[in-house]
Amino acid sequence: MGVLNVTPDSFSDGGRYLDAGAAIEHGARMLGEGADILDVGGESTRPGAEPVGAEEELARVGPVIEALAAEHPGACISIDTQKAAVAEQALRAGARLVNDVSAFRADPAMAALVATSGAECCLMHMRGEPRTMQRDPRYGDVIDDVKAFLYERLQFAVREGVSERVLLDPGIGFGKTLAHNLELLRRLGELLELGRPIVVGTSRKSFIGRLAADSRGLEEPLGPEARLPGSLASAVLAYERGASVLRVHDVAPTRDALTLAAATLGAGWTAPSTATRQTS
Ligand code: HH2
Repeated sequence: MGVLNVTPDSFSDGGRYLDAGAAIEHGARMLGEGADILDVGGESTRPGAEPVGAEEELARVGPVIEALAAEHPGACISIDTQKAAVAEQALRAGARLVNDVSAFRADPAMAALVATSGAECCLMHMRGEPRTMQRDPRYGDVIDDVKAFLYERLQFAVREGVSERVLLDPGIGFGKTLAHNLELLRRLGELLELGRPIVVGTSRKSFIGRLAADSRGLEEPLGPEARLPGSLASAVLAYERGASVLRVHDVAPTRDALTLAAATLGAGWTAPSTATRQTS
């Protein structure tokens, strides 16, 4: 899943794809690099982010989704929003998946919209809301708490008529400390017991920059662009523990990392019949 932030203030690429033309081009590039899903968002959820109105959010993502869906009919376009009004227009414009980081809690109309539209959805765990979520988050056992939350949200979605089309996400970085994020990754396999595909979004997140800085004895966390090696390591670890979808900013390097992981673990790699070169 390639991340396409049509925002001025996203934590790692804010402003780069706010122009619709630049966003459409970047989306096409990520599809060319091997993304199966494009997750288009018009509102940042970084810690401390201010909410955006539905009209503004729609003005950002609508034209981008419409163009990408028309030009790449085989691609799955996802709308990253907590608002039913935005999701509804995005689905009309060609999106097929609703990625709701509030897991149907922010907008009472969202579950019914997803149920009636036939769209897929991704429900994510978040402690609190983006403005305040990183203020001293605490859990009993982080995996048990996240799992119980996702189970409850899945039951709710099923009751609302969404049934089989639900992906679940532990919400790395959403109301979690560095230790919580690492524990979630380490024990990700326990979430498979929920019986739904698991989505993981570690890409460029601040815990990766913090960990790398600590290991180098640096005061400041590494910036988002320098977090690629850690992002790739976390993608491989999540894949190895059973994640089905990896939400990433750097599609081509992630694809290469996962190709190696899949070939090593024996899933999904066969030698191309035309390969003649020796490898070492
Ligand atoms: N992370 C972000 C946004 N949406 N959705 C899911 N399902 N899982 C995630 O981990 C996730 C998400 C935050 O990353 P990004 O979109 O790059 O930043 P911002 O929210 O600042 O736009």
